[in-house]
Amino acid sequence: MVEFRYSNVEREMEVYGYDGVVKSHCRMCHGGCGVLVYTKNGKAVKIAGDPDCPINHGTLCSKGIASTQLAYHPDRLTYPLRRIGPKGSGKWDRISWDEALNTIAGRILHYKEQFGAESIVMGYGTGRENEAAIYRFANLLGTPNVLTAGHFCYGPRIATSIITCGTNVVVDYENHPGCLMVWGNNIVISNPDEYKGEPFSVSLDKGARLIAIDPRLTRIAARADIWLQLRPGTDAALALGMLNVIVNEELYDQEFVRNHVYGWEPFVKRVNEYSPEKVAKITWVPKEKIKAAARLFATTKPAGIQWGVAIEQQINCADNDRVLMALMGVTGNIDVPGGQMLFSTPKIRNVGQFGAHRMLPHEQAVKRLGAGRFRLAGNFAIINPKCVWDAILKEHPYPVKMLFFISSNPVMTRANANEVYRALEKVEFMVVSDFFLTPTAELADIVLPAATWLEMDYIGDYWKRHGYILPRRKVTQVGECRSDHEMLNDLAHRVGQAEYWWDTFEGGLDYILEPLAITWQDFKKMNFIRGEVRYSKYKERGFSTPTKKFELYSTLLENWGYDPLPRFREPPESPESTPDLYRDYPYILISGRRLPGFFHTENRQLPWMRELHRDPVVEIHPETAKKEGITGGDWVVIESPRGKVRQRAKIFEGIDPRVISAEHAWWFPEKKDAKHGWDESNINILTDNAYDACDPAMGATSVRVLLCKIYPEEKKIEN
Ligand SMILES: Nc1nc2c(c(=O)[nH]1)N[C@H]1C(S)=C(S)[C@@H](COP(=O)(O)OP(=O)(O)OC[C@H]3O[C@@H](n4cnc5c(=O)[nH]c(N)nc54)[C@H](O)[C@@H]3O)O[C@H]1N2
Ligand SMILES: Nc1nc2c(c(=O)[nH]1)N[C@H]1C(S)=C(S)[C@@H](COP(=O)(O)OP(=O)(O)OC[C@H]3O[C@@H](n4cnc5c(=O)[nH]c(N)nc54)[C@H](O)[C@@H]3O)O[C@H]1N2
Ligand code: SF4
Ligand SMILES: [Mo]
Repeated sequence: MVEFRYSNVEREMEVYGYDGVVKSHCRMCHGGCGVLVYTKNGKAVKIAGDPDCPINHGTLCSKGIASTQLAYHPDRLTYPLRRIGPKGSGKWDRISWDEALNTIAGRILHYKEQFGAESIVMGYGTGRENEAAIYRFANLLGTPNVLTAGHFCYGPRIATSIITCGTNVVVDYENHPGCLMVWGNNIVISNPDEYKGEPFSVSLDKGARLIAIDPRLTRIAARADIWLQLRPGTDAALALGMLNVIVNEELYDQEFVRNHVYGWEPFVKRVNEYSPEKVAKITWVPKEKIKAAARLFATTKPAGIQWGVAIEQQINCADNDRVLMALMGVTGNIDVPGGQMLFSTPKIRNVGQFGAHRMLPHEQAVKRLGAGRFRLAGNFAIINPKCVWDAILKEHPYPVKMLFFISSNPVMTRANANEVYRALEKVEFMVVSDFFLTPTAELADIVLPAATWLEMDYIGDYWKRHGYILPRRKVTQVGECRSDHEMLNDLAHRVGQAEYWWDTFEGGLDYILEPLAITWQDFKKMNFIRGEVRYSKYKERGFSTPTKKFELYSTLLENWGYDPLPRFREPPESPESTPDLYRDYPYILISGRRLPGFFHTENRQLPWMRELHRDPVVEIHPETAKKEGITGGDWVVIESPRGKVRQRAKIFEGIDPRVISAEHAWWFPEKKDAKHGWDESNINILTDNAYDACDPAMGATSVRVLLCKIYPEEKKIEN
């Protein structure tokens, strides 16, 4: 039975007059935190942390608390809409679910018949939770094209972990690492993927040594024993430089290297190309600091690397991930308590099995957009977004006729936003499922009202690899909103997939849990299920790679025609690679630091969250501000060869004078016309998506490292 150990529950209910409380599982970000949802008259009225939850131990972030403002927001979509004016006209009619789903099903069957299923691209966003149902639908339909953020977010960490050691590596905070190296990540704000800030902070309180690798002085960097303020985009060089020290000072784990790694000799040769002196020049980090960090990391056991998305949104994406894995491996921190764990998930039908990847016919799989160009991505069913925009705009290599976005806002979140907008304007038919009419939804033909996490039954953290699953229990119903999985379950019946789906999605939940011999109704009564925890599993059966070893030298990358060893490439736009451009655009722009309260484009409508952060903010060093005539608080123009946008300047000493840091995902839902100011402060108008600027294996777009200029807004008006 579900228990409430939290002694205040009864008192809270009595004092505040709540009439119920439901234990559930928040998903205002990538999810994870156990919550107690208090109700009054069938409405969720207050969210509190669940002290019994092993993920967050009762803590919550501001977004979780604000979930009630999302669920009952007056602008929420509560029934399906059909556009009646031209795209972007903002003219919509209410329609029924039957009409919406029948229209969508009719178009799907039409395009499949006329142009092949590959002409239909499904898309989902960073929520990641609906991926199992979306892949199931897409694979059974026969389209290999599912567009996600996977090319430059977490997909690369998963793909490179799998090719290097068979599964994803996750820091084992429960056993308190002795040293934490935080690399391009801000976990205390972002709580991403498998990780929450709370266990990380507890490990620090327990005395973990801390190394921060970040071009900005974050709260984590400020608390670190060593902060390496590197030039953006030079992570691979820095990590190879640290490995150079570890190898040459023999600080590596001799037993692990001797018995469990593949490719040590060529790896050492590669590492020797990156002396600390050379790396110091590339990265702007003094060589003594590189050595000190390498020594601290290699000699403090156990140690973990808390890695972030910043290392992936670069041309060196896959190599950055691989070289950090090499650091974990050669220091003997793989699959040890307090190190870098290869956790086992509970024995359920996993996302891959549920996603029915095996049902996609081979002749359709080979049509996956961009798979021939970005082969690491292609092998993990991930596509580069420009391949989709080209298929719409140039009909190359074949036409894409229909887009179906479920929880994504690509106009704001994908590189080269102007091109994205043009593609979405041109595509013949588009469906968007969302909570609000976003700038992307405004270009759709049909918009479906999605349910928030408070309005659904689901298996929380199903897709993660930290080894837990937790029940998310439906608390409330808002209008006609439906969860993505219920919606797809219904739509599937209308496109000939009935035999693979269920009467309601509860059947799908039972199907996922079936190998454990329990049903959703059983699971609903539990707190969580955890997979078996065992360490050093590789000692019995090797790693799940072609050589059964930890592959420093990747045999799969070699087969696919890539360098099997990690290396550093200069960013496509930088003072070094494009000196002429650098004269006109004299600053390195990084974009997308996470903000408390917002989740990418989300939550700008929620009063509690918008109060925390009213306007888009760009950080610049005081010297830069002086040079450019900028005062703190000014609206300034940031410009790249692709375009310009406006944000407000914040003077910040914790950034190098040659670097500026802008926020991403800004639109203005308070502007009620159909544009919602999507192009005013959207930093992705400045970012580039050219194929040769992307990571060659993963197709990651470089939204973290580009060149720009910055100047006060008045200057723009004078011009
Ligand atoms: N320049 C720059 N660009 C970036 C980044 C950066 O750092 N810099 N970061 C990138 C990264 S890492 C990522 S992951 C992407 C994210 O890109 P996206 O996933 O496209 O993120 P959002 O734009 O916030 O889109 C999520 C949308 O789904 C809706 N939504 C939320 N939950 C649900 C749900 O359960 N069902 C449905 N149907 N809708 C839902 C929200 O209202 C919102 O409109 O952005 C990327 N873009
Ligand atoms: N509140 C909130 N939480 C979120 C999100 C959100 O939008 N809001 N988004 C979610 C998503 S989808 C993701 S992917 C995660 C990402 O979460 P994190 O990985 O924590 O990502 P960021 O905060 O974008 O970037 C982390 C740090 O990288 C630094 N950085 C920038 N460029 C470089 C570089 O070239 N090298 C190095 N080493 N560091 C660099 C930045 O200064 C920043 O401090 O957060 C998730 N959580
Ligand atoms: S960290 Fe994520 S899961 Fe936890 S309360 Fe915040 S939004 Fe919810
Ligand atoms: Mo992400």
